[in-house]
Amino acid sequence: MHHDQIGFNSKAVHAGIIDDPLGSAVTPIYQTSTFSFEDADHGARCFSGEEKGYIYTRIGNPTINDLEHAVAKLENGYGGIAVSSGMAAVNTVYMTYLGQGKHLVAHNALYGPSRAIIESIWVKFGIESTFVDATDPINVANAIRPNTSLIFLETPANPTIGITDLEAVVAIAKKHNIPVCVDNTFCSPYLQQPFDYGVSVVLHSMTKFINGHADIVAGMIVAKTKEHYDRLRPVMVNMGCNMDPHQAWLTRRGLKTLGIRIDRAQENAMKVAVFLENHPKVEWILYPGLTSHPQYELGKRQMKGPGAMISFGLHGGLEAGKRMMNSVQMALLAVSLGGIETLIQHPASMTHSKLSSEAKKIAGISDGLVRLSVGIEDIEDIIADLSQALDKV
Ligand code: LCS
Repeated sequence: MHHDQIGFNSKAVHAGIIDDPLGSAVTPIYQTSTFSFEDADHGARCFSGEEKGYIYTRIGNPTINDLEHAVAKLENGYGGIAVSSGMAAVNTVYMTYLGQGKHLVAHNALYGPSRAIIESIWVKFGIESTFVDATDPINVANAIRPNTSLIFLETPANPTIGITDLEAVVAIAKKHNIPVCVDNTFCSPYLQQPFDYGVSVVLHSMTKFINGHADIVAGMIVAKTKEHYDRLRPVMVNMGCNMDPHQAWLTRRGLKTLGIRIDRAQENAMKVAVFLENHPKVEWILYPGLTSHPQYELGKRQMKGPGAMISFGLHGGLEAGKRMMNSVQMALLAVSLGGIETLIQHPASMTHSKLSSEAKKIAGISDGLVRLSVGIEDIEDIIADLSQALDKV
């Protein structure tokens, strides 16, 4: 059976490039920095590209290439570029498509550092930016300038869970010939395939759902076409933000169970969302699986499922949030998301505590906002834990 014709879970288990001569069921870890050549001519052929041989792990490594191939297959893209972290993926994309005098249009509620690095570091290199509420595509259209060279989106966004209409934004971008990049971390390719909507580049923090076991930090960029791949790959290679073979091996192992982990986490998340929506201490909740989500219909159309990320607001703001954080017993009070364990965090008292109210408002963070990454534990235990913590609020 050809790997292009098998289903998502079958690809997640089997897609790869290694045909191990010893028959290893699992891709071996090529924990090496360099590869020896048979002779000088062989070396010359590998360097010139006449022959596909491994040279040096920053440029390419079988264990890493295996993971790149598997994720690219799951996203239906041309090729994957594995990197050391999600932020390495974000910055490789910025470095590829932006430059002196170029302009970025991006969603206003991105993962904090994806926005902060533009406004604090890339600005030093003459890059202009406009952050808009991309959940209304008109705002994207209005922000485009003659020098706009990248549109960067996160959907659903972290932590506002706002959903952007990819088809509508791509239609606007195409009129101006601007590539669109989507950070697909919250969905993973199991729930959303941005290439179906004409997006050019997809990226992931694989630290989250793709690896799913909270034991590595990793990133991936997937290009839809050879043209985009050939622009992105040398930037990663020469920047040196490559992945390590052991990191690739762990990520490939996590990827095998992506579908079943998300099925279970999502089933749990739906039940948690209904519990929270009906709880008197909860002021509001945003979850794409609830009809109360402002883009419920769009989410249903664009995503194969609502996912496992929930944001909700507590009556009582900052103090209520802190009390809940100090009362959970099973859920881990931790940043990150997308793992098998339920994680809870309260940005106003934790990650964003030093930000001005203006900066928090820009990031979409109110004092009572709690973010929950629902895991695969027994649902009765997750709800019992949240219930007893809410009783103490
Ligand atoms: N993109 C999104 C949507 C993210 O949520 C994160 C990390 C990144 C990119 C960066 O990936 P990393 O370099 O950490 O692999 N999000 C985090 C969060 O919400 N809490 O801690 C990290």
